[in-house]
Amino acid sequence: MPNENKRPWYRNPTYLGPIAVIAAAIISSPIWVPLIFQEPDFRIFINPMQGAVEQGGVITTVITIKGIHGYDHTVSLSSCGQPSGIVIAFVPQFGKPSYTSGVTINVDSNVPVGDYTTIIKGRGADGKEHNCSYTLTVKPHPPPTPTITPTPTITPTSMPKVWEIGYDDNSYGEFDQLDRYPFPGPFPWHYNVSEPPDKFPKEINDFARTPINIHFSLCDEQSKNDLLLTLDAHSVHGPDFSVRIKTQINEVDTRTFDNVKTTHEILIKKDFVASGENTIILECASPPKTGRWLFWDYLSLKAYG
Ligand SMILES: [Ca+2]
Repeated sequence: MPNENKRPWYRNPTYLGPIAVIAAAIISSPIWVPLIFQEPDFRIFINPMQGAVEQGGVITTVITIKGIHGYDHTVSLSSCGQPSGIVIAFVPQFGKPSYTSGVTINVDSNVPVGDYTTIIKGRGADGKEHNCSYTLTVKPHPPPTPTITPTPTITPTSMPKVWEIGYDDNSYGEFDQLDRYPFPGPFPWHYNVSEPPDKFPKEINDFARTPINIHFSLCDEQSKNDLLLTLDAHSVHGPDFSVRIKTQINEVDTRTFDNVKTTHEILIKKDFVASGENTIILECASPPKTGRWLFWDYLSLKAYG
């Protein structure tokens, strides 16, 4: 194939353009810059860069001094910017790079609560300096633990559950919906706690749907302790609804529910229950036929001890 432009290849712009671009790229590449302009120096790092400690406490962090391009001067460490009650110690305080130094920060008990930034300075024997910063959060010292044991309070979540009827789900959908005929259905109601919740009536009211008898058994150990009955209403119709609570032994209490206070916890003394079979009876204590009713969310019985 004949050479159409009759010029040698090195004068052909088709070749010269790309060659010039490649040469420029090689010369200006960052790979070459440190080799051409390298200067011994060091870098300073701190990790972690921040921490939190109580007044009167101690916290630690680590400084790394890293030499670059053969830096061989001793670098010493110092700190500034912190209040007088914060004392910072470096071990070691100086060395030739690369090295690490443990930093211990002691906070006096009278240092005010707050955030403090400390500058850690590394100074080389040749005069080079580099800094890093550490942010310290000083938190209040916790008050001393009282030596007097407070009176135990009711902590239902830590108490073993004897039974639960329904679910704490803000719904009465799991219960017997009472939509059978003939009205008003099977009241007085008898429910055994071993039955599913759809055998328990969704409501108690001031007309026909009362009382509800809950049958359950207690072992010897459970009957020797007080019990905590939780009645949680989904909603109340009428201004309020009052429930009288009894056991087969005695009347326990009467509680009034409304749509603000929908949960009542009722203490049942151990004298009001027995080992073996027991019954809790829930009755309407509101005036009869005044258009009041209560839908349940869930009921539970827990044992102390
Ligand atoms: Ca429920």
